[in-house]
Amino acid sequence: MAVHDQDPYSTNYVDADPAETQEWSDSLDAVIDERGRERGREIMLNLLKRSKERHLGVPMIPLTDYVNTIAPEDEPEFPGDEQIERRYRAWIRWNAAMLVQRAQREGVGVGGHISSYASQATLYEVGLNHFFKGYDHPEGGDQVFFQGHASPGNYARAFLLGQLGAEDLDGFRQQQSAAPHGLPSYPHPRQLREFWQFPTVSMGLGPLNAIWQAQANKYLENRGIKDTSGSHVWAFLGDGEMDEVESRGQLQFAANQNLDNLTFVVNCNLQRLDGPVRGNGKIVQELESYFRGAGWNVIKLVWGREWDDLFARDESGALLNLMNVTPDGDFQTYKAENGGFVRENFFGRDPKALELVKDYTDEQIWGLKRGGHDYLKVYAAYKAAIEHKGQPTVILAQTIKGYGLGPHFEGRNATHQMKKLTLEDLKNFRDQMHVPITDAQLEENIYQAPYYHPGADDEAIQYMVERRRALGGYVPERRSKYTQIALPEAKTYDITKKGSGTQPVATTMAFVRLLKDLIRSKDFGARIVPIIPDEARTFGVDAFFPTSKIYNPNGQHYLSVDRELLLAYKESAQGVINHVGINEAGAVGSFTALGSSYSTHGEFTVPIYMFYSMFGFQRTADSIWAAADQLARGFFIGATAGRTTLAGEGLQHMDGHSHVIASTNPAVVAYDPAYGYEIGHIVRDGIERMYGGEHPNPDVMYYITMYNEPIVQPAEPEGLDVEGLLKGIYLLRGTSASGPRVQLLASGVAVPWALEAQEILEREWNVAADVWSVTSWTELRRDGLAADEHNWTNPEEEPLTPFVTKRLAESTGGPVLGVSDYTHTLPDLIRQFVPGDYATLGADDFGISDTRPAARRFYKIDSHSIVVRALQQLAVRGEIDRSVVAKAIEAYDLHNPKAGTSGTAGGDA
Ligand SMILES: Cc1ncc(C[n+]2csc(CCOP(=O)(O)OP(=O)(O)O)c2C)c(N)n1
Ligand SMILES: [Mg+2]
Repeated sequence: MAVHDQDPYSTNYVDADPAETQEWSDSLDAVIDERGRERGREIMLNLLKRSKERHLGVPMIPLTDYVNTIAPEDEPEFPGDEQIERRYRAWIRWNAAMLVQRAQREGVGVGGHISSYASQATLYEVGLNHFFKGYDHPEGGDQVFFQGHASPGNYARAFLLGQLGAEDLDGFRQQQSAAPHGLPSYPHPRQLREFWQFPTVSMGLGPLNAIWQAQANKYLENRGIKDTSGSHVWAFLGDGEMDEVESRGQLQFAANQNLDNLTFVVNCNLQRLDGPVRGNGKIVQELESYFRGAGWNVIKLVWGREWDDLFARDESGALLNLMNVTPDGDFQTYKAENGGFVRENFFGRDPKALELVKDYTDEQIWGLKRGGHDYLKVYAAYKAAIEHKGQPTVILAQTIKGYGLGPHFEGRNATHQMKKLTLEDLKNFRDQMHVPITDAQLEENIYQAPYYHPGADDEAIQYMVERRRALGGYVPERRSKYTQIALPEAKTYDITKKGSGTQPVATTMAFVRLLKDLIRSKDFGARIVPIIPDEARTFGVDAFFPTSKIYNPNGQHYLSVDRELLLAYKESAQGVINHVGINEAGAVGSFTALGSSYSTHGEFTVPIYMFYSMFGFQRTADSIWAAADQLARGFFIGATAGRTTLAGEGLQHMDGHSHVIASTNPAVVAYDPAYGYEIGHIVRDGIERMYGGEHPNPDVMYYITMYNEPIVQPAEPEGLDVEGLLKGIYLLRGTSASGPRVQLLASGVAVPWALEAQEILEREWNVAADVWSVTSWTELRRDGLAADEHNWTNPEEEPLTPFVTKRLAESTGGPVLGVSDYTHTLPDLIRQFVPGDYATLGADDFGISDTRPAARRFYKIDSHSIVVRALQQLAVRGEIDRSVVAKAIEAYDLHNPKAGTSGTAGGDA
């Protein structure tokens, strides 16, 4: 690919009248010279507007030359002491590399990354010395998303500041074995709770979550929950990382929301893990056009100050042209060679360019730096970014991967994964970093090369500490104190206790009614934020549109088509509902930012993210994992749940396994309730646990599945076993019948079929069945595993009994049968804790499009399948004759989906 193909102004460009063109060009120059750049820009914008009105088809400018956006003459004065700042930057860089080096010592060998931080150091340092605000800043703290695998740099800085000690650095990647000094590999707030704020190392989630963090900041402000106007969100990203769809997918959204409180800094070191990001092209140019097209303010930071003079003398444009046409692969190679090579292979390609450096030594040519390593240029870019209004800003900073680590590392394709410095590398690096460590110290054992700290009284350390003090404290730092608000009163949940009389109501609707009352509750209600990816009508949440309104920072500037209707679509800057569009990834981003506002801003919100259950855990489990790492709290509502309940939708929609995926996330507490009153207790328990201030582990996210099948909601039974309901199982309807006995365990929408099976068993086969509502298979499993571990590790203590074992021991006995609208895996999760014979039914395989009764019969999970399976269990035990089972199969025409009767028609999808 010819690099310039990206520029529509330069391809096949033929000028019909060069002299006239020159006159226009001269006029523009004159305006700029006399009236300034601003005026020049105004005229150009006006001309572009006019050209559009006259339909000239002039494309938007997607691309500028391969030079810095900010001209040297427009650079602000650098307010710091560059010499001092560079001095301790070198120490941080040394310690960061030694932390990884020492982690390779014998018997440890746990890995780590050296080269990424080496390329990032200046980008971080300028921010940490002059921009990033800590929690105690009078304007409030910033939120900084650090690049995950550059974490050794953050740890090394914390060491100089006294936040961490040398034992901590030596505990890198040995969280348990070096406890209490172990440090996690990457930014994990859950595992280093007072340090990291944002988990970023799953590439693509950092940029996405940073956008939603900025959105959440504006939301909190618009809603009057917290003044966040002084908080800025910074995200440090790799150029390779920008290939992730999650990195790019929300860019336009950020621009549409005018997120000028957000700055992306893309570290364009031109390399990713395996090799060049765009060997044949130019990643900075590509990202420039992409971001600009999405509506961002773009600042390119390509060259260091050493180039300024060359560009100033480049009257012919020869150097500029070389910059524009040289592909990244060559720029990478230059930095793996030497000054002479650059002279010959870069400047040498054009005699006029070569002429520019004729008086330069090879060393001087080698010393021509890249923008991302230059304090003055970085400072200018950051300042311009935070002062820019109305748009988010991206800074595209060109750097070198492995910068300063010597010829074995700099620009090498393998540099990303190189974790060890040789003795020679160490000596070179020590010299470059001016660290007072002797050859002998290095020679003793290269894996014990010492850290360097000059002592807290050192002038540079004092400067460094003072900079952080002036900016409001450490970054990163995480706090978790927040303003307490009284929880909703008990009566708020009353609506769920009454049942629905004779009216059939789906559990989704029962929940939405509860949500309405929760939002109305005093003080607390204002903290509840429904998040919806374009399914409000499906779930009945459109009922909230006129009162709660949809959040849009720009308000509503059009006449709504349904303004006369009761449920009119209302957008407002003070809107409560976070309607994210068809955008599950964004919805989790919003959930994460809002669910952790208790920590980032000291003010909690309660995100309630309602999604089409198939598109929740299946689609965005990695993001939900990151939300857990970030200790987000809130509710996931998997609506339209079940493999057979969402009538007719078929394969992509029918969720038969979200609970199984949810069970893999340790921070997710999942429930599959059958009735509204169960939901009432679960939601109340969740709110108390997360925001009540008393639970030892409040950092959880509740996942509750809801169905769209209308059923009569029973009133809450007298003497309900609330403890059992919350722990995962309670006896819903026992039996007083005589005859052989079975225990039916059912969850969610399967509970009504299990009750039907109970009746059939008694009426047609004289079998007595107890029916249990299993509200959470996954919590029962966790409880069982905990008891198990306690028992085998404490052999001499009284053994604990798992909750489900205990409850079932209170039953009338007989074989146990588990069923749900999910795969066998779900009821199988408790197998080892169920006393006696246990069989399960499940909707395995892909979802199909059909009616509910037919689908349930097809998977053999319906009431008649339960009956037959229970009879068969009794037959195996010799309690009834096997011929009875065969008779039942025939009587129910078991293999015929058309013979199914479990389930009603109706319900939205
Ligand atoms: C989703 C995901 N895929 C893969 C990785 C593994 N990985 C870690 S760093 C890296 C390369 C990063 O390159 P770049 O984004 O350019 O960052 P640099 O180190 O060059 O600054 C990869 C592939 C990951 N962390 N996350
Ligand atoms: Mg890179």
